[in-house]
Amino acid sequence: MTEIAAGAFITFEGGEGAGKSTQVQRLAAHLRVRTNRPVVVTREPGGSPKAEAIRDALLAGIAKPHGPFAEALLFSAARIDHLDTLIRPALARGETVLCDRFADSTRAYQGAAGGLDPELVTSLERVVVGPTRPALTLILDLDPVVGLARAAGRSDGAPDRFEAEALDFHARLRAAFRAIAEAEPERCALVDAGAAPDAVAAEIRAIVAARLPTLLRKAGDDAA
Ligand code: Z5A
Repeated sequence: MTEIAAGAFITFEGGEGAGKSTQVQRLAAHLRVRTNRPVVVTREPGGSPKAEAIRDALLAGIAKPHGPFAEALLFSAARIDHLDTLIRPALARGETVLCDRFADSTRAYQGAAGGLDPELVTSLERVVVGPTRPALTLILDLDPVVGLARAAGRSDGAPDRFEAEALDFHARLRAAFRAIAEAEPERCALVDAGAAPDAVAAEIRAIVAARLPTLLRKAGDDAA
């Protein structure tokens, strides 16, 4: 019997300039060739027209004066639309979805680094994400001094609302992402993002092959 393996929901997390966008594209290209099936690349905040509009407001710092809870609610509003209109329909079609940031960013930015009560963050995540949890989360771990320098080197304008935070905020972020990886080792894998892009991509491919072997089965291959 021939069976086409289902796709998977994979998220990329980490601090500024860790290389998430670069590695999302690299993994997508690899999976498209290896599996011959559609791979959706998306990001948060954003990924759908309504969520992209909320992204513009958030990165301009519109919610900052109202505190981390207001920001978390706006990230959540964007996430609800993104899940409803793009992520869940793609997964239902058996496609793989690679998302540049997801709910762990709310835990790290608004929760651990921003000071929002972790119980509130957990409750919000339960309501917003529901059963659509990532099968795998790749946490790109990098010294924030290096990440901010990378982001500044690429930037064509003023730092956005989060890039403009002080270094100790970014150090708290790094610690928060590392703590998430440690607390949920079945879902998360910590990746050394200080290596060269090719080496990071190779490590990510190896993690995907080890953690999600059925994902790499080509459409039309005989089921094992
Ligand atoms: N946020 C939040 O607070 N709460 C939430 O719930 C969510 C998000 C979902 C979105 O910004 C902001 O929203 C984000 C958190 C917050 N904070 N900020 N700012 P964004 O989407 O505009 O930015 P970002 O997610 O932080 O990504 P980034 O700064 O664009 O970086 P990246 O995607 O991780 O890296 P990159 O674009 O792939 O690479 C950056 C540069 O480094 C570029 O020039 C590359 O060519 C270079 N690069 C990449 N990899 C390497 C390696 N391995 N070596 C050397 N150079 C490299």
